[in-house]
Amino acid sequence: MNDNLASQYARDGFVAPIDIFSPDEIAGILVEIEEAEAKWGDALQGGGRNNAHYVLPVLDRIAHDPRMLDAVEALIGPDILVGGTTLFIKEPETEGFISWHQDARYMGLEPHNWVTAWLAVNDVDEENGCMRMMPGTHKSPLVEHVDTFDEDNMLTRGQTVSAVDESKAVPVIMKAGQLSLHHPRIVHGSGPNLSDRRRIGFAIQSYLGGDVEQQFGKIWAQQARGTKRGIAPVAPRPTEAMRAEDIAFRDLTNDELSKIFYKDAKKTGNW
Ligand SMILES: O=C(O)CCC(=O)C(=O)O
Repeated sequence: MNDNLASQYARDGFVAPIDIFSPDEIAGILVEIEEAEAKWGDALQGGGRNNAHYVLPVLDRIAHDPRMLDAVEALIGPDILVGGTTLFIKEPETEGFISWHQDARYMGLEPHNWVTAWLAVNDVDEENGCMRMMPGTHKSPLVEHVDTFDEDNMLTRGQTVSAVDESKAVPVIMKAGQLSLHHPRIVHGSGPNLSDRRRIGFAIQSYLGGDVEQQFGKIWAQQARGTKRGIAPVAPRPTEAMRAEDIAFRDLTNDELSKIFYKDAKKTGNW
């Protein structure tokens, strides 16, 4: 299976769907996430969806689950760090979309021995705004992005690759509990949620190989496997939900991340 993952990833720049959590397990995860949202409201909205694995053990457990790490190891090797996460939630019948972009464009993480893992927490399809991938685009270098600051664009600066031939896009349709893995340079995006269902994705953005270094700004990372690390600052792991010190740490890392995302931008956006 691991050879297949690696060869598909090399060919297409993404692999999906990969079975990770059973229907019972992911149903339990969904309950935990929705209970946390109900209990802590604003603290898990907006910017609070970035790096929520620092404050919610359920998300920390997902990011460090051996089955997730086995799939990631097949692509980036045995030294694996968790560099950050995002809860990508699209509420029913909402306009939020994600424009065509390459993850590596603004992150400053080199070399590109890192991978974004996107776990479907509920079923995702074209109607509720699943991700769409442009296969093979990871083989080209980074391309120019235009900052649109579109208010419905869920990317920080609305960064967009123009001239994408959408007829070649592949929808990443997955059942709850399945995972996709995508390359830092693949062009991808997603449309709005036209359905009456939530669309909940938990992205580990990203898993970093032990040789990956940050070229500007500051990020923290947890060692998930192996010992080698190119990112020195060590991030703690939460032992209970929403402890004050964990929230303070998450907010600090999010402020620093925001500086990375907005480097050289003319203004800041809504996300
Ligand atoms: O959730 C989405 O639709 C897109 C997420 C994304 O761009 C990413 O995980 O790199």
